[in-house]
Amino acid sequence: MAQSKGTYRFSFGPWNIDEGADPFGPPVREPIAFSKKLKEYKTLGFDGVQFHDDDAVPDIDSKSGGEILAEAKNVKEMLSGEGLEAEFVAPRLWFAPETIDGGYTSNDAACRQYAIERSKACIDIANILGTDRIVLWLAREGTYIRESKDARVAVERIRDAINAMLAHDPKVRILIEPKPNEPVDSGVIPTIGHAIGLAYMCNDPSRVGGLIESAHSILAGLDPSDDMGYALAHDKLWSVHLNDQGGLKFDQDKSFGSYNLRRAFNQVRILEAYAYGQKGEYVGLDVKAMRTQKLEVSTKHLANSRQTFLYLLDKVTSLDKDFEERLINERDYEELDRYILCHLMGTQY
Ligand code: 3MF
Ligand code: MG
Repeated sequence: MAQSKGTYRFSFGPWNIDEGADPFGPPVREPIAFSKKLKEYKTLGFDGVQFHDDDAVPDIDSKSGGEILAEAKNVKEMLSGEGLEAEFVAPRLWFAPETIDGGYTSNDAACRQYAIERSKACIDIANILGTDRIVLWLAREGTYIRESKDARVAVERIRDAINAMLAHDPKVRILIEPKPNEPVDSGVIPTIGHAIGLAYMCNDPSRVGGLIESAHSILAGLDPSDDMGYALAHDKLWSVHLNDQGGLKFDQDKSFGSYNLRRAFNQVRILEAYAYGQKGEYVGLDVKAMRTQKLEVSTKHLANSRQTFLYLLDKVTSLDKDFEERLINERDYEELDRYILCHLMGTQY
């Protein structure tokens, strides 16, 4: 059954409003304070906030357990004050010196321990913010040269780290966000297939699932909607990061649908077909403003991406399903292709 537009809830992370720095140039926009960013959410049509642990508690490594919890409580109050919810918290295991060679897969035992302790602190923050979802983007869990890590041991170390997190809190759920490369050359968990295989290796597979980011699938040479279907078949599509990507280049985090509207349409189509969101899943965005945007208009990519999702939802629900089925039954995929294109372009079919 078609979901109404109002049933989808959207989220983004504070990093999606940024100062426009890139590897080749400095910031070009004034920073916006976290409290001011929070005020933007509802105006832009969003209900959920995606967090890194240190978005909630800046300079987390220099703070005591008590200080971390007190700051998290303060953030929870700020959220409640704005009528917002925390969607998830993700341990940022790619900034600190301890994570230069990765977190859970670092070749240094003390660094691996750091990563696990930080992940436990992240779970404690999530509990205070009122979410049971921890996202693991395994940024540096990989290699620059193949010989530097044992590929089997690396997987087992990530499994062990997830098991430690599952044991730390009996309610916590882990959402693995796969990405094939960047910042490392070769990630240990490059696709959703790897992520779900890893979930089944853990002590409680029912609490380990996935988050699919469109751009990450594309960087792996895969189709995001097919990846979503794969995760849905396992009941493990627990979040998405919708965005777009122009082929095999750096991770662009373009606005949803910006490069390939049909690919975006198919993502909305599969989410709608399987009532995504009905178990509380958010439609997350992970989009970046163009560096060329001026400060006053540097949140348009968020509102636009959400609007594109809703326009595409109209396209999904207004498809003539009987006609589509007839063409499928007749195996006339040329005609189906034409029908979909005409429907997307809004031209007379
Ligand atoms: C990198 C990402 C990350 C994750 C974020 C939450 C900074 O390509 O997509 O964004 O989404 O860390 O897990
Ligand atoms: Mg992401």
